[in-house]
Amino acid sequence: MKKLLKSLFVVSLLFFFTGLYAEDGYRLWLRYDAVTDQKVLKEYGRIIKGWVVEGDSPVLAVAKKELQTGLDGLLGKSVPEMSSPARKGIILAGTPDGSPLIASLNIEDKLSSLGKEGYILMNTRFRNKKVLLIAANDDIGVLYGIFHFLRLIQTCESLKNLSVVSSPKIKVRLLNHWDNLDRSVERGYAGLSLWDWEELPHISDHRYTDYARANASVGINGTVLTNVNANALILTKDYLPKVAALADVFRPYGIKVYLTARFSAPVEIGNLKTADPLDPAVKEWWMEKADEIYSYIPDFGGFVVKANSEGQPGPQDYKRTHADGANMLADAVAGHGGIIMWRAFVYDNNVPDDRAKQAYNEFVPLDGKFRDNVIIQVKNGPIDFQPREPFHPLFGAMPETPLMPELQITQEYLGSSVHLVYLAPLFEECLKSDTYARGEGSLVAKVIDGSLENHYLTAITGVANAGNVRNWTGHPIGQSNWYAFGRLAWDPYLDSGTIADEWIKMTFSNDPEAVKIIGRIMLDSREAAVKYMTPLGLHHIMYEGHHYGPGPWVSRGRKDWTSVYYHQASTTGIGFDRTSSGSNAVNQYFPPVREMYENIETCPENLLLWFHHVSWDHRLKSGRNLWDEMCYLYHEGVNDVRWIQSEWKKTEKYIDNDRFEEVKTLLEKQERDAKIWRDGCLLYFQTFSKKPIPSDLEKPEHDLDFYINHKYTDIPGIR
Ligand code: BDP
Repeated sequence: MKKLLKSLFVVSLLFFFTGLYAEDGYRLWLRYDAVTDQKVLKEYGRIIKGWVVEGDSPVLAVAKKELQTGLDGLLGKSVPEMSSPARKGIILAGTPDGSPLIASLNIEDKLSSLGKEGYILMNTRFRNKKVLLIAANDDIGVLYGIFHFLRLIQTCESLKNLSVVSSPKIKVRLLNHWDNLDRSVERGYAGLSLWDWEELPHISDHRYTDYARANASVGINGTVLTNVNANALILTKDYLPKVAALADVFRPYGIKVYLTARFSAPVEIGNLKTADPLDPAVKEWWMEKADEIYSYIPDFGGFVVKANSEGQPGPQDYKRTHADGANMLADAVAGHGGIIMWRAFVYDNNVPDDRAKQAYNEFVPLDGKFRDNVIIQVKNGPIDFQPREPFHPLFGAMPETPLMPELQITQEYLGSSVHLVYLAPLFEECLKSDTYARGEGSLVAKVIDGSLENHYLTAITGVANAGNVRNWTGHPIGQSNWYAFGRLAWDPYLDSGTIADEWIKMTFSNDPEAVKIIGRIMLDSREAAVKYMTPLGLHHIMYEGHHYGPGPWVSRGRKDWTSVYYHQASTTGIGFDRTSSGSNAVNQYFPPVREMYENIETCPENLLLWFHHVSWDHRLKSGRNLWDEMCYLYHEGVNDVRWIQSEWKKTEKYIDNDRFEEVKTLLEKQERDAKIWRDGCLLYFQTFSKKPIPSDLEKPEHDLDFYINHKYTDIPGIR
């Protein structure tokens, strides 16, 4: 028996150390497996002998736990906690206020500009002994510093000349969960909602803590628990204790809870006859509601509001403005330090001449009319999270009002949890766009980090892709989009490549070859999707309802919900004319951006059909006419997926079998469905261009009817 137990133990150890145990993706990028490069491991062993985190608070308690788990795992041995740096090689973490040891180092100067959440990592000496210092003004900064420190080890960086000084460029960094109270998730492709409302406020799921750890590790400091298409019930006594229970779990990780507010709540759950924001009884109702919420959750963050959009109630129902609505709610939470994130994604009941113009038209006249604790939440582009859009013209156009970008991490228009699409290049494209609002260099990033117009309140949000499937996001690479969003929220000037490398090292392997292969795949993947879905600035041509597959033929129903409204294909050409001879949406941009888009010669080709109606014979830079170019790009997109497939095969020897196989299988589906996009779109557009698909390109497998009638039966979240 003893012998048996012993051999079982040896076998399990073997499994543990060789990494042969199932890698199911649950641990995200916080895997903390022992560093495999023996030289590097030895070096870390020499440098790190123990750790001291001085101070006592719930935040520091989780910080200590993280440091302990991280170090023990990564160094493959127990790294002792100590009471003081009595020998060299000790990690010393804390704040000058909570730690006499840190106070004695006189580093206040170094910390002075870092605010609550910033931190420094440096090598220094304590009583002449070398220490690795992690210091911040506040405990939350210590936690962030510890995550950063662990990331350095996870990515095999040197700890010798540490001189990291980091603080977030944006104050409020949020995930928006589009989660319903029945646990379904709007545009969610990774199982059910993480929030188990039936079981709450009882907490039995360690996922809540792991969710908070993952967020804190990238600096996300808030979460909006509920769908923008809001349900007023979340604001009732039945739910508030449940919300409070989640807030209690998240608090030590620096994460505040926010909710969506249904504008008609006073009528629906308050028995009032109206929700008119200027009605004294309505104001009073929200005041009391806010007081009640804060009695459960003293650090409640505030509300997100989708009003007068896609049928949601709002102030315009009472002939009031967005500002009237936002300010009324802002007054209700102001005394408690809450904020209102009022969405500019408006889509009203009248069909506009060009939907791309609507948000700008409604919001610019309201510039300067909002309370200080209101911020306007603007999607990255003027239509709706398309594979490629120009940046939203509101960025830079409301100098008196803080604006925050809303990015979509969940892949509503980019292949759900089936397609491998790394979204950081899409996010980066928007953040680094130059609005020219104050001349050259007025990047979207500068608008939203407050530096362009000196705004105090700054925020950013990402529509979450996490659900209750074991690996959180469905597609293993989908995790990178959550990670990348968090990193960009902390620093919107980071580049996608750096973020990808970090993530790959933490999630898969530090092997340089693996990092190179997976990195190339990730960086290529978004452009591949654009090419097989919507090349040349095409947009909103997806399948009606679920948005997964192509649907350029969609023409029924409300005009600005159809595809034909957006692509305007005819026998003479294709594309939406947004120049001064068309809808003049270009006029919403500052010069010289306006002129650049207006002129067909200077308009970037990847946005050509967004801004121009172009003849099928128009010559492009490649020398091809528009039709041929479209054919080649659609084919290139599919070929890129095939290239990704063959590259992915090369990773087999570097990564675990579970995730290798999972991605491989998903790529097969992606290739299948990329072809459906390509062939469905080309056959449909060919009915207008009347030109042949160039003979050196693959022929579509089926006729157009096949694609029009195609039903998807094996895509998560798609029925
Ligand atoms: C669209 C989604 C829809 C959302 C809406 C929004 O299709 O489900 O409710 O945006 O952001 O992208 O309000």
